[in-house]
Parts: sequence; structure tokens; C-alpha cells
Amino acid sequence: MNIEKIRAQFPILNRKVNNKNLVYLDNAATSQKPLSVINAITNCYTKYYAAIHRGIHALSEESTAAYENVRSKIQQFINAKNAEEVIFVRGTTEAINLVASSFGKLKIKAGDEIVISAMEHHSNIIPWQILCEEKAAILKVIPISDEGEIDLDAYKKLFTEKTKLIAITHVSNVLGTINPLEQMTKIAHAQNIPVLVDGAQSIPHLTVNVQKLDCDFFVFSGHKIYAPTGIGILYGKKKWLEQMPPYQTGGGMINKVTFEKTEFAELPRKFEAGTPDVADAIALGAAIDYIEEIGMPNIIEHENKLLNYATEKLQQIPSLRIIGTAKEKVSVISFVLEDIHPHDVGTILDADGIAVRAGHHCAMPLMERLKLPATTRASFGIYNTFAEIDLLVEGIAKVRKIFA
Ligand code: 7TS
Repeated sequence: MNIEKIRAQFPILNRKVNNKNLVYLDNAATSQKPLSVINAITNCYTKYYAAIHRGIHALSEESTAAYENVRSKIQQFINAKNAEEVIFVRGTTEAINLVASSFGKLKIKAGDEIVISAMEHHSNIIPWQILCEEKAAILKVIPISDEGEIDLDAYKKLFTEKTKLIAITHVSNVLGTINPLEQMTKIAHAQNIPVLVDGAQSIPHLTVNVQKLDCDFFVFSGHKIYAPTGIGILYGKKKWLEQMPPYQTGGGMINKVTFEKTEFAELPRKFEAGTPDVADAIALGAAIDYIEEIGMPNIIEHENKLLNYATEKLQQIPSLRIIGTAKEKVSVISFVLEDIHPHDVGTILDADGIAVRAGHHCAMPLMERLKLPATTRASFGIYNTFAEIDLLVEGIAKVRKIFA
């Protein structure tokens, strides 16, 4: 990987923050955008933008073709069997809410159980919690070890004949843990329980193959893989999506409407009510092209090197404790510095242009499990360098000096 060539594609990396070069280490929250993605948006709006699926004019035909081309691109990127199993949504949060609402209507009754894990983001907790409240169903939680790994024995024992769905993150946004999903899905499927995978943090760092994972649903946000905000993907096995009722209703998702009754459109349009986010979907396609041009195996190799280097360097800092020491991790590192609040760490690093996240990372139940109020989190992407990790380490030394 030619890292300078990659960095040159991200104009924002040239800016100064507090008179220092920006060191952007908040990629788990959202990633920066390459020129090809920015240009894809401009190109769409300047050359061929129109409402899709409706018009019979040239612009509408061109926009529709570009939008549907991205659906096929995503199908290939995650190795879905059918293009109509790929639904455009706003992001991970909307996708999970869609499944909770729609699958919930289809399958969840009083006394049923939904299983999540102790390391979920709020987006993969609250929709299920609310569904359980509405249906008098029960939310069960797979425990994790102190290292931040799923307790597989406890997982196997959680199921009963009332368990209707497992909803679990592929990768933890706080700990960086990669969960053994292929294995977990096999265990669930042996008892005919479908599995939803929150792929928000795996899609930027791993090669995702939904047929190999054999998950029933896989959801992710574009903005974490170098695409714009406002666009994301719900993948669902056709056998489920076909049975599930629409989440939202209105324009674009119908075959026939009378005042008495509506006949819904086939997949995928049944789940894409309203005028879609055409330009951002097209820009998501540009982001996928960009990733494939660099090559996912190269990205994984680079990020693993960054993870190992940063882990080694951070471990040498006295009083620093890394939170999340699973064997299988992506390039996300949470840490605490004895007695120094993560918000202070984040603020002092920011003064040197270093962007990290500090807080509960929208995983308050996980923080409670770890008995921590918050952590500081550095998360790396394709454009990060070893030199930036050195700057982070220097920044932390400065924090310790200030608080000494
Ligand atoms: N699931 C996981 C595992 C996430 O990390 C996030 C966002 C979401 C769901 C929600 O994604 P959205 O695009 O719909 O907002 N995680 C983070 C984070 O770690 N810091 O900021 C956002």
C-alpha cells in the first residue's frame, strides 16, 4: 500500500487543527471521504441527477441505472446471493429499527426471547428493548469475559424454544473484538434461530461474506467505509424479507393502491418507501470501488500492522490500561489512564490536533459491565500511519505530565 498516495486522496487530512497537522483517529465514529466519493456526489448533481424509478426521461433513466448498479456492487461486495436482498437505508440504526419493527410484527409474541450481547452499541439494544416491552417478550444478554470476548458456553445455554432472534455485533466499537460469528450462527441455526449481525464496525476492517457467515440479516452504515452519511445497507435473506411487512409506506413501494387496499411492490422496493437518497447511494458505490481498488486484503494487512504497533507502544505507557484484549481484534483501541478522565485526555490531545473519542461510546451497559465510566478510544483507518501513532503516544505522555 502506498500510504502517501492514499492520504493524498483525502483532502481533509491536509488541514490544520489548533495549528497542528490533523491526526484523525476517530474512524470508528465515522471515516473521512476520498476525492472519488466527493466527486461522485458532485457528478451526480451536476450531470444526471433526477428522481429514480419513475420518470421516463433521460436523467431519470441514468440516475436509476447508477443507483441500481450500486445495489449489484454491494451484492458482490458482501457476497449476497441476490441483488434484491440488498436494501438501501439511512444507516445501521435505521436498518436495525426496520428489522425490529417488521420482523417483530411477523414473529415476536408474548413470552418470546431475543438475545443480544453485553458489548452492543445502543443501536442494537434499544430497538429490541422497545420491541420486548411492546410484545411482553424477554431480552436476554450473552455475557462477555473481562478480556472482551463472548462467553460461548453461556451463549449455548441461553437458548430456549422461545428464542426467536439473535442480534449481535460482528465487531465491538469499544473493544475492537471480532466475534466468532460463523460459529455463533451455526449454533443458532441448529435450533432454527435467525441471526442479525450489526456490521457497522466490521465492514470497514474485514472481508464480509454474508453467505459464508450464513447470517439472516447484516446491516451497516456507508459513512464508516469512506462513503457519505445518510446511506447504509440492510441485507436480509430473501425468505425473511419476503415474509416481513413494510417498515414505512408511501411512494415507490407499491404495485397498486385503492382507498380500500394497497398491494406492495416486490423486493427490494417494498422496503424503500419515499424518494431514495440517490446521490449518496451512488457515492457509496464510489467508496466500494475505492476500497476494491486498494484491495481489502491490503487494507486488513495495513490496519493489523497499525493495531500491533499501537498496542505495543501504548502498553509501554505506565498507568495506561488497554480495555479489550481479545485475541481477534480490529484496529480499535480503548484505554484508560489511571485517575485521568477520558474527556481530559481527549481535550488535551485535541489541542495537538489529535482526534480521538472519549466517553461511553453509546455502549453504556458495556461500560457498566467493565465498571468504567468512560474510555478514550483511538481507531485507525486506511490512511493512518505509524508516525501518527507516535504522535498519539507523545500526546498521552503530555497528558500524564500535566496531571502528574
Ligand atoms: N452499531 C455499532 C457497532 C456502531 O459502532 C455504531 C456507531 C452503530 C451501530 C450506529 O451506526 P449509525 O451509523 O447508524 O450511527 N458507532 C459509533 C461510535 O462508535 N462512535 O460514534 C458512532
